[in-house]
Amino acid sequence: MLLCQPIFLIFAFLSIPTGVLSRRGNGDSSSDSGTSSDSDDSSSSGGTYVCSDDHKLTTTGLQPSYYLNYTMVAGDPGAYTDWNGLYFQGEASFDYVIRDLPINNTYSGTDCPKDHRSIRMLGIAWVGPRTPTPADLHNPFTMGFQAWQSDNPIANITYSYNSCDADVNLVHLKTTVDWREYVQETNRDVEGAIDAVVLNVTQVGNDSHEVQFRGVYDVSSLRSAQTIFASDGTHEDQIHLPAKTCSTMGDILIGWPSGTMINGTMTNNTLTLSISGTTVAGFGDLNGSHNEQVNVTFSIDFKGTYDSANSSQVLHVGASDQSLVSFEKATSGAVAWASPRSLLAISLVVATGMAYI
Ligand SMILES: *[C@@H]1O[C@H](CO)[C@@H](O)[C@H](O)[C@H]1NC(C)=O
Ligand SMILES: *[C@@H]1O[C@H](CO)[C@@H](O)[C@H](O)[C@H]1NC(C)=O
Ligand SMILES: *[C@@H]1O[C@H](CO)[C@@H](O)[C@H](O)[C@H]1NC(C)=O
Ligand SMILES: *[C@@H]1O[C@H](CO)[C@@H](O)[C@H](O)[C@H]1NC(C)=O
Ligand SMILES: *[C@@H]1O[C@H](CO)[C@@H](O)[C@H](O)[C@H]1NC(C)=O
Ligand SMILES: *[C@@H]1O[C@H](CO)[C@@H](O)[C@H](O)[C@H]1NC(C)=O
Ligand SMILES: *[C@@H]1O[C@H](CO)[C@@H](O)[C@H](O)[C@H]1NC(C)=O
Ligand SMILES: *[C@@H]1O[C@H](CO)[C@@H](O)[C@H](O)[C@H]1NC(C)=O
Ligand SMILES: *[C@@H]1O[C@H](CO)[C@@H](O)[C@H](O)[C@H]1NC(C)=O
Ligand SMILES: CC(=O)N[C@H]1CO[C@H](CO)[C@@H](O)[C@@H]1O
Repeated sequence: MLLCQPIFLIFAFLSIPTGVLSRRGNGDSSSDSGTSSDSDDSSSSGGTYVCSDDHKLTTTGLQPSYYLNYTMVAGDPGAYTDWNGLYFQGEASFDYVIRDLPINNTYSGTDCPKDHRSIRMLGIAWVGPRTPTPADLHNPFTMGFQAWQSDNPIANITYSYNSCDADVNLVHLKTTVDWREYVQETNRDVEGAIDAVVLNVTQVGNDSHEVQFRGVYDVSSLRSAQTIFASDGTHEDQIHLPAKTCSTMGDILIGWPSGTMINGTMTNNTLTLSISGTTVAGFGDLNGSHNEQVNVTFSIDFKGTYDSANSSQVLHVGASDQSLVSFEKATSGAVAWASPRSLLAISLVVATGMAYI
């Protein structure tokens, strides 16, 4: 179809935030929650590189990288396409309970809270229509979600994001993920995508303007040689708890355990999302991983509202045609994205495309 640009998967890896150069940033730029000093996270090399936090909210990691085949208009990254999707922003909470395992609870250093804890976060979700390729996917839409610890009001969501901390997202979900496998015989990478969560999307009761979705995260069908790659170039999509949770132990790496429940509801104006599960998690930090493991039961809840300022599409829920969810170009708000220059680029691309027909 139109605007099918050659893919540049590599672009995904070029969007590495400056902060990745110093993985944990430097102390004072850490979270806005004020209470954490993160002093044990500063670069151990004593190097002089200082990341300056520009508070720019990076959302490129919300989409599988093959979306670039459809959303990148050559020469004009801001141009409107039918696959741009839309954003929801709002508050989220990360509730968890950490339990020692029956064995392995005697290693020195595990000093984790034993009671129920909750982290307040801000988050942003992206929802976009399924692209024509890859053709073997089930979900009618793709959803991406990221949330980070913050005490800021939602109005300050952009400012609240620490662009220097490559681990800033405690939760990073894509319902469809890219995979890549290096094939020795042909000396090439083979690439594809799978629904990490196969979503069952149904109408809510008799309200035709709300849908619910539900699924279980499971990428176990991927062979071990196939690696899910992160489209934000910094780290794999994952859930983790901050390094300060258990003193000196580093991040608690929850990852994406198979069996994690994902469900929620969606209207043209609101998105609710719940992610819950339990797993045996390890620790990881700059010094590598530790032997200790803990049992973590977690529940993440997000409630977002349509972000018209940054969305070039609107969602139609319960549209008259067969599909429960459809996407249309927004008639207000982020239409400003399509500057006259963009419109010119679109018409050039369309014209070029037509020349090939
Ligand atoms: C993206 O485009 C490239 C080049 O046209 C193609 O080789 C690749 O299969 C496409 N990938 C997807 C997922 O559509
Ligand atoms: C947003 O954050 C900045 C820096 O912390 C602060 O100066 C400003 O007052 C905040 N705005 C709101 C609406 O809280
Ligand atoms: C999908 O969800 C509906 C409503 O909750 C339920 O009745 C149906 O059994 C589900 N289908 C599958 C395949 O899970
Ligand atoms: C949905 O059905 C219930 C009873 O089954 C009714 O009370 C309610 O008014 C209906 N809502 C709509 C939007 O039709
Ligand atoms: C997800 O499912 C759980 C259990 O059925 C329910 O309590 C929760 O409200 C659902 N969350 C959303 C956002 O629909
Ligand atoms: C959502 O749909 C309602 C009608 O059902 C409409 O009034 C409202 O403007 C729509 N909101 C957005 C953000 O499109
Ligand atoms: C990493 O190792 C260094 C040197 O052994 C130590 O000083 C530092 O506290 C360790 N950092 C963490 C997070 O364990
Ligand atoms: C306990 O730790 C050892 C050493 O890392 C590991 O081999 C073993 O699987 C762990 N046991 C449990 C129950 O996690
Ligand atoms: C982890 O904790 C949950 C809830 O307390 C429990 O049901 C589960 O059996 C525990 N798993 C392990 C491996 O200890
Ligand atoms: C993620 C993103 O693009 N956020 C932008 C949303 O719109 C506001 C207002 O134009 C910008 O300041 C944000 O950077």
